[in-house]
Amino acid sequence: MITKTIFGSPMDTGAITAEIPVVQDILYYNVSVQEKEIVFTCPLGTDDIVYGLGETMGRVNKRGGRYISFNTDTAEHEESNPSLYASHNFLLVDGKEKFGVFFDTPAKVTFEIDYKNSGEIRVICHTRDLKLYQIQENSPYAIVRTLLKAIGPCYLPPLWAFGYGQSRFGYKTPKDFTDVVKGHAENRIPLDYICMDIDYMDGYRDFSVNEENFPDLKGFVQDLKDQGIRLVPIVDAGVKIQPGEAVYESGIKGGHFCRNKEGGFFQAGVWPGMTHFPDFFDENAREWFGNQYQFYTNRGIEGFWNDMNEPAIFYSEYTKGPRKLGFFLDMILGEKRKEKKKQDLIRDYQSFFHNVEGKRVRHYDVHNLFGALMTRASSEGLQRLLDHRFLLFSRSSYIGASRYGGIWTGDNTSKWEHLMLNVRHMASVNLCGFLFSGADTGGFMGNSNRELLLRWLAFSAFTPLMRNHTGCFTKNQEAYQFGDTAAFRKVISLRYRLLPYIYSEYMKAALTSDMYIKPLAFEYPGCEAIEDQLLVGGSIMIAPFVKEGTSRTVYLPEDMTMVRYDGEFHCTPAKKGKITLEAGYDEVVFFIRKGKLLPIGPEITNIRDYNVENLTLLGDGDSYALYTDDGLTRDCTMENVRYL
Ligand code: MIG
Repeated sequence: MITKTIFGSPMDTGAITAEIPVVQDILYYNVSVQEKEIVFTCPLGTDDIVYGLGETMGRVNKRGGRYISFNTDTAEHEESNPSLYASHNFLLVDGKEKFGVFFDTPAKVTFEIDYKNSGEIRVICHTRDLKLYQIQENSPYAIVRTLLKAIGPCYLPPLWAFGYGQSRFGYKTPKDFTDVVKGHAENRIPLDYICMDIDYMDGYRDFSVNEENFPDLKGFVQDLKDQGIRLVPIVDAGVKIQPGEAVYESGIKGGHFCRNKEGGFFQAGVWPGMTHFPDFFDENAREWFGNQYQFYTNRGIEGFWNDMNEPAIFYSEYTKGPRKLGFFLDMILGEKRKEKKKQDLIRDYQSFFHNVEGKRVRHYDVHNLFGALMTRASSEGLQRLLDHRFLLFSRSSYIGASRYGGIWTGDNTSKWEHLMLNVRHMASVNLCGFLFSGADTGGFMGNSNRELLLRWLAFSAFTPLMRNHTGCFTKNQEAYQFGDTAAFRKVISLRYRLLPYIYSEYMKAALTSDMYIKPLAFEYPGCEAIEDQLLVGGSIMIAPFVKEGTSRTVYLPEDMTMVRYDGEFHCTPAKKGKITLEAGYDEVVFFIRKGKLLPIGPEITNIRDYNVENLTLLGDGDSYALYTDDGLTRDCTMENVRYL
């Protein structure tokens, strides 16, 4: 059961689409309404588990931490970062009492969860306007399902979006892209798409292309498509201020940008230099922005990633930006930079305004919704522009954005701890509704290495978004750069052999408001302390290697089938209990749950060759509910399920 309680006069964040009964009683939490905030406290039993908060640092069990929902561009994040790129204000307590609460406000929220052994949850909503959703069911899994139902139908990507993607900040010319295609093809490593980072643009301008490098982008897109490869360009939040240029002029004419204190359009410096931020809170601006994607769809493009939408600001018309980017800023701003005050993001966020249904609203007060509304704008635009599904994932998000697109978890680092962070994130974001998600496989900051990338790929093989991405000054990270291409081919091939299952499980979950990845304890109570094993769909348990080495402990909560993939599948029964698992870097081991089946497809290197005609079934179950469709049209219903 889910109920809603309203404090003050909150704006509609669009997070929840279902009709929810309104109640006055707040169960479990004590409420204290103060001058500028509302504080919720809730005592915790010593053994209570607290799930939630989606994309945050820390463990899956959030106890012991302090987290702040305030969307922030946090490259090189580490344990001490209270905020990442997203705000997922949902907490679920699993103790004697089991309940979930979603604190629905676009304002900043601080969560202290048994912080410094306080023995309580303390949630400070830095606003007096808020919707509180309370959920009571008899298990954590049931609570999440009630939340996901209330959010509404999840985003449905096309089949090719589940293929392997390669990306790098720094690919610039057609040759950079065709080299990637060649590198994979020559080594028979599967590939389905390549992301275009900001260097494809003309002067880092959205909805533009560097004509010198790409005199015929449409032709180039088609050439690659003929080889089974799609190009997926990045789109940043800010629109460059460039008088005479069509996107800019139409934005100005329509009044589609955020305003500053004086009533003009707010100016923020990001990659293209000075930009205006589209006012994604304004329906007309959203429509205008969404329509701009026509620039790409006209050129045959069907996939996008939205970046910088916290929004990230390097400097503004009021502040001069951080010292770190000094050289870059000096170059763009020159003398003007000297006149300004030191960067203060809070001050910047307080300096611009949105039009929310005719009311002027300070950005700072609704900050956490900006990225989600950018995703909404582009998703709705693409719905109009294309007559089929598209790939879309965003850096910033808020609960509910999962109806419009997927997410990736931003600028992680090439280190083992961040592979583990990826594992934890997948559990936590799924329980906030973000099924289509993944991290920068191999790591964004710093240099990856063979062992780390192989293990990371072995984990990403199970996440819906499987994209290798790295930053601009790092060592090459493509799967063919580490000599040992056979090992990489093997691990990435596993993904393609699992695709009938991965696609089927994702679509069933998305269509029935279910989770795709779950913490182990959601099906096996008692396993709450195990965070380095996950359930993927209904049939699989994974125990990824998240540390260097070829041996790890795995706990089997019941008898299972152990599957070792070394280019072929080897199944052996494995008994309930603790086992020591040995696996070389070129092998992937996972488990099929008791009474379940896993359909396996043929070895392919591209979605073009995908077929479900001759599936092999592994495991000891009786039947499997296979979801299949054409992979592209919007004709997706549970009627597409058939039993194997
Ligand atoms: O300021 O477009 O998270 O994936 O490669 C950095 C360049 C901007 C941040 C994204 C990252 C992307 C990078 N972007």
